[in-house]
Amino acid sequence: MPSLNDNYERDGFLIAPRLLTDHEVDALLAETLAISRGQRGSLAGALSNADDPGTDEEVLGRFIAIHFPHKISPLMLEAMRHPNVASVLTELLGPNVKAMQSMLFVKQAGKPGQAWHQDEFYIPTRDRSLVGAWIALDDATVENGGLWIIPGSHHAGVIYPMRRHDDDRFDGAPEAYDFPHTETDAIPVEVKRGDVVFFHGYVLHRSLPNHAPSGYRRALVNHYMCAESLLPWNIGKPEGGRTDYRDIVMVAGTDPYAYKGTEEIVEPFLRLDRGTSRPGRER
Ligand SMILES: O=C(O)CCC(=O)C(=O)O
Repeated sequence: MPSLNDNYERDGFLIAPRLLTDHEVDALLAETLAISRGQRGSLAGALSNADDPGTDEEVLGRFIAIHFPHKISPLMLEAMRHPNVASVLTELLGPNVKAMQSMLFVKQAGKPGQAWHQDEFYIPTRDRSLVGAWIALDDATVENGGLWIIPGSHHAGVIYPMRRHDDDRFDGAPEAYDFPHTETDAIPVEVKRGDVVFFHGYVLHRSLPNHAPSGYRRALVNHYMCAESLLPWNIGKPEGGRTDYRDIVMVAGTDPYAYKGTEEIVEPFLRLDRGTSRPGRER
């Protein structure tokens, strides 16, 4: 029988069903609203630190994602360390795993998707070990803007060029181009809430707009890598020069660089339909 690892190696992604219970997903959805209202602390780009007085729909419709929610929400931090997620990660990456990023996508009906990209373009691990764990908080379908992946596109080990686009199906983040695959190679990844899609940092993926008549397509995406690798990540700032990003969370095993300590580098911020609320902190 093929192991998790075999499928992940072959396709560049795998779907792990029901890793979170309904109760856990409900708690994360309630927390999403609380964070969005400013009830967990300051959120760059939000109305203010005070409780946002809008309706739930108005508040959740003001943005398409919250970056780094784990920095202000103990529940989001707990989700980043979820034991079921950590157990798949240790099968894929080995015993020592660290996380460096969380993104909470809140796609209200009508919101745009994200154009083709590879996450390693943004988060450069030295050992190509980046994994995204995309936790579905709603059933994700083709209609409501679920993920599309080009299976096997990670094999070349190449980072494709990126450019700006004016395709209004997608938000303002750039698109990958010049890759040796066509749209027909892509497959939709339809999952149920509580399922987790694990995808390789080099795999090409995108999402399309939420075309459902109403409702949301929400997902919490956490990014992980082998703790043995340094992380020269400057969060979108080319002049950064950082050799090892230490605003990390250990999720399994031990940290070989624990002697360096950790740092508080990022603060949470909102991603708007056509840009971020923090220029220069694109991802
Ligand atoms: O959930 C989405 O719409 C996009 C997610 C994505 O592209 C990512 O996590 O890299």
